[in-house]
Amino acid sequence: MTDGTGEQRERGFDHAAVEPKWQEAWDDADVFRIEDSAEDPKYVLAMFPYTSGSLHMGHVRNYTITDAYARFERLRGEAVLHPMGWDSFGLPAENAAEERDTNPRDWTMQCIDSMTEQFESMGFGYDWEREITTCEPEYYQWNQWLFNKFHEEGLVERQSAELNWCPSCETVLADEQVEGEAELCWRCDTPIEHREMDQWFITITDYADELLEALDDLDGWPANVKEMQRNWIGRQEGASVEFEIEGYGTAEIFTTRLDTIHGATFFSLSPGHPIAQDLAEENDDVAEYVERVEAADEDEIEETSGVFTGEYATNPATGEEIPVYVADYVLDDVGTGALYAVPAHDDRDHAFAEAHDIPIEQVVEPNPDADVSPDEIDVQEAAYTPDGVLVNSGEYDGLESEEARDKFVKVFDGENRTDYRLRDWGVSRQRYWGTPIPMIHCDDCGHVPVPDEDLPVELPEFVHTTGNPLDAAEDWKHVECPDCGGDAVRETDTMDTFVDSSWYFLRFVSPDLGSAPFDSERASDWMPVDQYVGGIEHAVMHLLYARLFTKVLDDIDLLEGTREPFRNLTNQGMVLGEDGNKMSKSGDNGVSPQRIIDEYGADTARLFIMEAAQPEKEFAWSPEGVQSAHSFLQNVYKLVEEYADGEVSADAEPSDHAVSEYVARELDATVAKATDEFEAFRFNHALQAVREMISLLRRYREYTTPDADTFERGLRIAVKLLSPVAPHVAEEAWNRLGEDGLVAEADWPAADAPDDYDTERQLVENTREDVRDIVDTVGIEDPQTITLAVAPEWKHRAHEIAMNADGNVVGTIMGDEELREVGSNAADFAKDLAAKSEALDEQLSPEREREALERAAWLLEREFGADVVVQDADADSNLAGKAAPGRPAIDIAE
Ligand code: ANZ
Ligand code: ZN
Repeated sequence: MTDGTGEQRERGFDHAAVEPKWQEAWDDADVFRIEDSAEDPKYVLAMFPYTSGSLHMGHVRNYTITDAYARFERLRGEAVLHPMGWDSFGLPAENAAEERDTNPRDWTMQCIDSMTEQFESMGFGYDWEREITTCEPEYYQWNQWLFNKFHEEGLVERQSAELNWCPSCETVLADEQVEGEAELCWRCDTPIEHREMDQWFITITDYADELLEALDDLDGWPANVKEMQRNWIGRQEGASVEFEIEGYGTAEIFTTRLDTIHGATFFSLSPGHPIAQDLAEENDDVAEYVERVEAADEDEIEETSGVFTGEYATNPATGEEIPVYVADYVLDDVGTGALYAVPAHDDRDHAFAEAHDIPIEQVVEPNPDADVSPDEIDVQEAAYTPDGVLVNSGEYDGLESEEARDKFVKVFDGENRTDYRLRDWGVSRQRYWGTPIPMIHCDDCGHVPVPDEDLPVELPEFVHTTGNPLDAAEDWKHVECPDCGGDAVRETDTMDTFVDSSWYFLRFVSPDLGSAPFDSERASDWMPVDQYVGGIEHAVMHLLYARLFTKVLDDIDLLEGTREPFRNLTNQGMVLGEDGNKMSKSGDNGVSPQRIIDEYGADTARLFIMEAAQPEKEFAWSPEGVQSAHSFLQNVYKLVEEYADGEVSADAEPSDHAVSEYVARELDATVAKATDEFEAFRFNHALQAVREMISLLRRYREYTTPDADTFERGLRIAVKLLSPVAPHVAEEAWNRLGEDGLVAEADWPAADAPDDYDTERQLVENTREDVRDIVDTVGIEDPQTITLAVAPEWKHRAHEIAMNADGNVVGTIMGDEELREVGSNAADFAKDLAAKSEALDEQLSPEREREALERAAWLLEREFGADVVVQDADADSNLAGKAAPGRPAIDIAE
């Protein structure tokens, strides 16, 4: 920006020039490259993006967090693996191809190009040599290879599943292709049908117990995510027992409350239960009901809907006959699809009983240590659902629920049974833009896996068709059966894209490997990911599938001893628009990252985002916040420039040693604080400390001729501490400070906070606060001298004793010989201490208090334009009475 005329040039940096320059410098220096030979690097990973073509603020936040953290770890001397790739299969690419008269591949590749550019302009430091793209055969062939491995292990099965079928297009539709309440085909508006068809499933239920139990050891995961996974797996320990329905055989029920069996007043079957289907053949009411609920959408059916079948079931506990209903609240695929209902102790059964006029009989009451008493309970009004003590249960009255359950399993010929909410993972998708499932259907041999040596099964050219393009690809589809050589056809379904993301973190370890999905030895060394960051929307499926894959890979020895993929997990909070609503791309509260980069630069966007809130918290976009981040960066840079240009008079012989000493200690304390906060993922706190330090340096410069070493050290520290978040400005400033190397490759400053520095800061803070109060309340216009008097030694001694005394504070203090000698003053002070003995904190010695106040005196001098005198409160001055440890006495003379 020099204009060559010798005129004072304008201060500040020009982000448009500075940012690309340093991005190139990082590239040239291979700063973010990690060698294969690295030993167990810090693995920092952001969930890779779907290739939509443009970054939104949510992305920018996600990627800024991992980038700042990766840079921080790198400065601390860690080898860091921070890779990036593209989750690039999926339906939107197919839709876009339809709309734009192109094909999914070209569209996706264009999106990747433009997103790569956006990533670079944000200054994100990735090892691009490890880039992976899931829609490339080099990647997806390993989806196929792993599918075969899972198949060999018995973890892939054919199961029937309900699919959306358009009778007019004669094709299966993805859920996203079914529109509205009326469930119309997106292409032709024909109402869709539900058809049962065979699909490929990964039997994740085989791992249900381990997936559940291992959550307990994931200490680095947020509690809410673990809870969501627990609920999703939904393990229930219960029992099954048989009930006889005359004329229809036995129906097995599943219950978690076998203790309530004596209170069963009716019996319910799901509409799909075989006995319900039999009943429908003979009973028009049942037939009508079953038909109605099968045709309807879930939310069209009242919760208490059901139909009496005219039949009765025999309760094995009581011999009683209870009416059998078919009811929609009983689900086909939970437990056995049949239950005995106890309205007194279950909410849904209660609602049903009220609606159908069925008796309600209590069989459990609160036990003596419950917080309600038995006579406060009226089960006619509402179900009492907790465990308790049995009543109205014949010889079993008085048993605890738990004991009763154990006993009844044997007495009523039941079996313990564990039920899960988790279902096997259906991975078949009737779409083009995904990994072809490597299976061949042969009339003679059945389903034959494509042999590994024939992988990849590459996608054929995309064609525009109403159905699945793979079905239309005749040349591709018809193959020889690998077993018998006869005519056979390929599977035309592709894999759920969640397969791609279930192991991509392993591919980064050896992205170009041609002989296996990943290098097992290196992966075992580099895994798990140390820090994973991504959206809460992936709390269940993606994370569960990634955990499953890791466990299976460990079991088949492709990994060694890595059973969990992600050690620490952070879910970043949402970015809200200025209006406080979720920021949307299409809505009118959206802010385009590109616009912010153009106007203010990437560093401003990064700093604003990181200062706005802790990563987990949501925050609202604020133009003022952006502005403030921008001017802060400009100001830091100007301060550096002024110093570099010799405009700050700094001296090897500083004018005021105490002041420099104060600043030096603050610098150390800031480094210590910022380091802790970066480690704890509280970037906003770290940045606040840097802002305070910059403001201190500015006051230091204004107040005195700064010590050159101290001042420059302060600038260097500021630049380094800012560099993970605002890396471009930091490089520019580093350069102005005369460094040849990159700050991205420098060392993190050493953090030696002085001992008890928090106490020292507190003392200074409180003292300044107190002086302000006095000046205000007394109304002192022009203070001349401020005298601070540190409490005498004996008060410190008394304080110490009071902190350690248990109980009688005054007695303990006055039991001390030295303090007794002080006399009535000590007794009075002991009473003061006793009054607040709970709130006493550790304090500095009188000498350290004095030193600390002397170092900080300049702050008061500057603030009030007065002289400051620090002294010991000697015994007979009237200040001695007022001073206390941590609270010097204050005298202000006008
Ligand atoms: C009798 C009983 C008595 C139950 C009682 C509960 C309380 P929760 O309640 O979530 O732990 N159930 C069994 N199969 C079902 C199905 N196919 N569809 C819907 N509900 C079904 O889940 C366990 C309970 O859900 C089971 O225990 C059963 O009702 C019901 F005082 O059996 B219970
Ligand atoms: Zn065959």
